Amino acid sequence: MNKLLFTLAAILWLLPGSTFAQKQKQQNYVLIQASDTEADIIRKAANVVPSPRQLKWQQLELTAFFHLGVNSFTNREWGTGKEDPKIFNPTNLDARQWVREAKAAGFKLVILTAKHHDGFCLWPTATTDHSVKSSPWKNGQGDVMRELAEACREYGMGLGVYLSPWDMNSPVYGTEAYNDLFVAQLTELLTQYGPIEEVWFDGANGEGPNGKKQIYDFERWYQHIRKLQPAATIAVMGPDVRWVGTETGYGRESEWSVVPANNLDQTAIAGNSQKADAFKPQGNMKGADLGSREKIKGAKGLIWYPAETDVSIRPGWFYHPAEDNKVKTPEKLLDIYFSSVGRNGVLLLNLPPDTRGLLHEKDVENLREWKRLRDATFQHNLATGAKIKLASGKRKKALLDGKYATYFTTKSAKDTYAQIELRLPQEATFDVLLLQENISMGQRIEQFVLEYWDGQTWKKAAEGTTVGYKRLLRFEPVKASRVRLRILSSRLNPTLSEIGLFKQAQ
Ligand code: FUL
Repeated sequence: MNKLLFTLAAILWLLPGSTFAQKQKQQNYVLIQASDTEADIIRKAANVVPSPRQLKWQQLELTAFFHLGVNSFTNREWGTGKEDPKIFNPTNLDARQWVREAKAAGFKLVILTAKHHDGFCLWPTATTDHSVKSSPWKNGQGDVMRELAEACREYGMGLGVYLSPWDMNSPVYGTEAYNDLFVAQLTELLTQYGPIEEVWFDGANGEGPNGKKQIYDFERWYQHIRKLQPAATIAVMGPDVRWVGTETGYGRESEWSVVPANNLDQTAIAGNSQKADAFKPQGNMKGADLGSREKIKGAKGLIWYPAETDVSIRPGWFYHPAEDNKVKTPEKLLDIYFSSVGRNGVLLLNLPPDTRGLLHEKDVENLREWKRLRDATFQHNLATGAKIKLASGKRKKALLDGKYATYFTTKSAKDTYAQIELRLPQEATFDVLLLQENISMGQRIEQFVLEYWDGQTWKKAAEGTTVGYKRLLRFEPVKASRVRLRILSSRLNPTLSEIGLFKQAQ
């Protein structure tokens, strides 16, 4: 009997992709030992996987910011903390309009600036009078956070919250009491408005009203969030989601979600309940290369730390009438989509409500046209129905089944080269390639090339480095009926959930 159980356990252990094997080997961080060879480090990197909350977040693809506050009424980007709450008076605030338009444009989650650096709170907090409570809006009875939460529930939209650590208004800013006040604000936001899926902190740390700066107790705040909303990701001054490094909307050509985290404290992780995902990896997260072999070979630890690409639909984060004619065009938004979601990132696009408390007509118009362009491009995968020929590998049908959870891989872990040939049902013209790795197995692909048969030889259509959750490449239109993808380099057996060929719409 024991022998039978043992054999069963051994089979489960060896089964590639079995949950049993995954549980044993894969987690969202790994420590590097001094004795690890370079090959050991690469194998370890290939087995770092997202936590469940990170995986869910990555699959959102499109998230939106709503920057609203006293700055919307003073026509500024940053306030002073001295604003009179009476200036906050939107004439026709309608959070349902924001969410309806965001949903129609394909967004899956929206984040409200509940408090920006000026300290004005968009919900009637008990921690200060510097809030909507002291404004004429709805006679001081209004609560923007509640209206947004209700709209999100109505439309099935995820909700997140931006709470600025920097507070230019709070009299206790610069003292330990501010960390307590901040925890109290988090408690209100994370307990009174239903599920919160993302908590967004930025790193700005300026002076408060008494000229002092604050030492932020991030680790205490992280633990508090984990307790109140364990499914929420903490971005970007947080352990789950990394700032891509610019506010342009453009991510890196090579975007690794596994990066060095040299501050992973080995004894802290081993010795008590502290996990790697409870504190923020430190180090330069802004360089052009964060996770190549060169970058990880000297690391002390590696962590899954994916990129969020934030950008505003207008030049500023807050609404300014003078920018009504500077709203990003649908074509520009499309370019941003290819360069954020299409480069293994999640897009966080800011849509600032105006002084009416509505998304401006121009923003709405451009959002709708952007969505139309995306739909027209991606509605028809020209590879659908193709006959797939593999040099080696298994589960080829997964490549075109439209299901992220199923994936193609090579026969053994040592098989780091793959060749997938597609014989299209008919000759087609295409200029976009879509690839998706199954990141629940890790991020592995380092180099690939797409080729087409021109009747005589294989010619290159496009090439790239990393894939990750989603990679989109645009190239000169190609007309062909035979194409092949060659994965030239991978850290372990590569996986692919989906492959797609599309023609860009006009
Ligand atoms: C920054 C802030 O200073 C900006 O005002 C804006 O909120 C942006 C998203 O984060 O750090």
